[in-house]
Amino acid sequence: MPFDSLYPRITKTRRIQSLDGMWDFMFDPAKQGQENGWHRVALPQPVQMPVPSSFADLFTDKMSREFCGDMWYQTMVFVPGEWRDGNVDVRFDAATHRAEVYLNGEFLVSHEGGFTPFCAHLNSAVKWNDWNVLSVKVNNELSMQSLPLGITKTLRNGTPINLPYFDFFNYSGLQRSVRMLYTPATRIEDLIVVTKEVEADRAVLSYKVETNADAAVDTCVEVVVLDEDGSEVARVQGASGDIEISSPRLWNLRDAYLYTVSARIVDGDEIVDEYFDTIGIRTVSIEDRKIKVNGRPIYLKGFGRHEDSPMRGRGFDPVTAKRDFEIMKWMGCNSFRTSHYPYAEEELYLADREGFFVIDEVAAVGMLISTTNYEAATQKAEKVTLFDAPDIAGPMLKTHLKAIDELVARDKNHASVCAWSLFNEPDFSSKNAVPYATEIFEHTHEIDPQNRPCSYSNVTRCRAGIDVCTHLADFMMLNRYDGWYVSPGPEISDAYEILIEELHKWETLEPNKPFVFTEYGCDTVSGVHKLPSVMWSEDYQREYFELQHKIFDQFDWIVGEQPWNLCDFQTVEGRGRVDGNKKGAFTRDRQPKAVAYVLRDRWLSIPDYT
Ligand code: GCB
Repeated sequence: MPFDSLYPRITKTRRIQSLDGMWDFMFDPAKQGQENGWHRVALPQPVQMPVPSSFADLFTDKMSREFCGDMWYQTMVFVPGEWRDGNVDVRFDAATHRAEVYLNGEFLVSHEGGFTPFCAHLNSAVKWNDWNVLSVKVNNELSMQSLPLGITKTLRNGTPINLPYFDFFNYSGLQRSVRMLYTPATRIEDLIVVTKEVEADRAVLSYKVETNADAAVDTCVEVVVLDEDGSEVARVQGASGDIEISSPRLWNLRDAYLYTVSARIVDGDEIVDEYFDTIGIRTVSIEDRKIKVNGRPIYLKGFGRHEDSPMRGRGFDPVTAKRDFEIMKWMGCNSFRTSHYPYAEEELYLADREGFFVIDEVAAVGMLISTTNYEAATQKAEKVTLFDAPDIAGPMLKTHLKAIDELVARDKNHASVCAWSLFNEPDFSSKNAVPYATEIFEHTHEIDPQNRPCSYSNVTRCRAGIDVCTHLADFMMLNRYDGWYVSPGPEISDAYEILIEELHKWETLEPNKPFVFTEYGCDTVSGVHKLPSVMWSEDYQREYFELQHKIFDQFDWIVGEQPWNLCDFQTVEGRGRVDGNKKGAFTRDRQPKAVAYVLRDRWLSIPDYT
């Protein structure tokens, strides 16, 4: 498991062969693929499917787009004979939501959770220096034990469909890269680096290198730190310990500096294995009702985002990722939340490089009983929540803890990852949520080597005084739609008062915590103008945002604003959604609506450090 979470690297001892490209693909609605031997022989009637991509938006018929169940991906893999002396793994950066992997008919591994990586170890089943059949059965059904949550429904004609408990399309498949990795027999399995102390002229990092060798290897591990010019700034021996860096350059918001930490297992002059990662020297803390980076209070400006783009769906696309960073920088952003699931690792490496503060979210979305989540979010709290049903909450907790383990294992070293979001909009109105949430918070603090601040986004239906778990959050994140779902249109002056009143309550309920607005916004169809404004027009979106900001500016313990959403994105069909969610400041093809200029003007005038 630790090895699975290491981002693949080519080094002096490691090799990577990309398996991205066209794979054979078939839906398996009857779930008979296995019986028919699809795990060992060629699929009978395959179509071509690009990897990485979601499958949904590539087809022209509705039932393929909506497909719910098992599907098979297959490709032929040539495994070089010269790799025989080491480990050969296939790494799936993500398979949504679960997968079983077979090589030449032999079962290798299964994985639950659609947004974190896992490896299939090939050695036991491989034909060396030959072609091998790699088959992957992916399943995309939602349930009360999947993260994110949902249910399935069977239509009268027997076809199952997914009903998400969340407001984004249930894109699935092999949505991120697949790579074959060669690593030596004795290898590094994990590298952990933490900023321990920072003083004016020195920093101390603590590090740990995990290997698959026995303890004796400890003496043979060395760690070298390089600056951005590639010059060596420190070198230490041993599998764990401290590294001192003199005159360190710190990683700061929008002013990133990255060191490369290279770990090696050596045997005399021979390098047995080498792995490296990039890290930033920085601290994150919560003090005096502020969030601080390197001891200095910050103001977060940015968005809740989605990995979502035309045709690819949630398939990782470096072009879209790059454009998203460019438009965020143009607007003066310094942060984002990975709503509502862990994003591709490449996104985090970009964020490290650009100096973005990332609130890294686990896919715990939908813990509020409803298939029209966005509407239900603002209604009165239910009498019975998911946390009141032990038969649901028990298994859900296990899935949730494992998803956090994998998230922290994968993202622990990223300088940009400054906080964890452990739930999006859970229904925390019942006291039965407290033991569940306590376990989630305590576990995350315990396993995160950097012990980052933890929070969750609070939903409107659990406004101040109703939510029973706020004591667990290190800072509060609020998702509010007053002026859209609550008191919209001509009632917007009420929305203003409702939100102000609520904030005054929070002021006394949580007097020591900083607050960040992690969602606020209104659906807006690009190009619709109306004077005076009406809902859905660009004019209304501008007025709504101006009003929100007037509210935020009255409270100095509001330390950040992340509107919903950077861009329009795809959702399930429904009465309240016009070809998806239209709350973007940008359209789905990443062009600005009028509000983008409002945000840009505001954010360019607010400094990153206050
Ligand atoms: C929310 C959810 C988000 C939705 C948004 C909306 O509260 O967290 O997933 O997309 O509202 O637009 O309704």
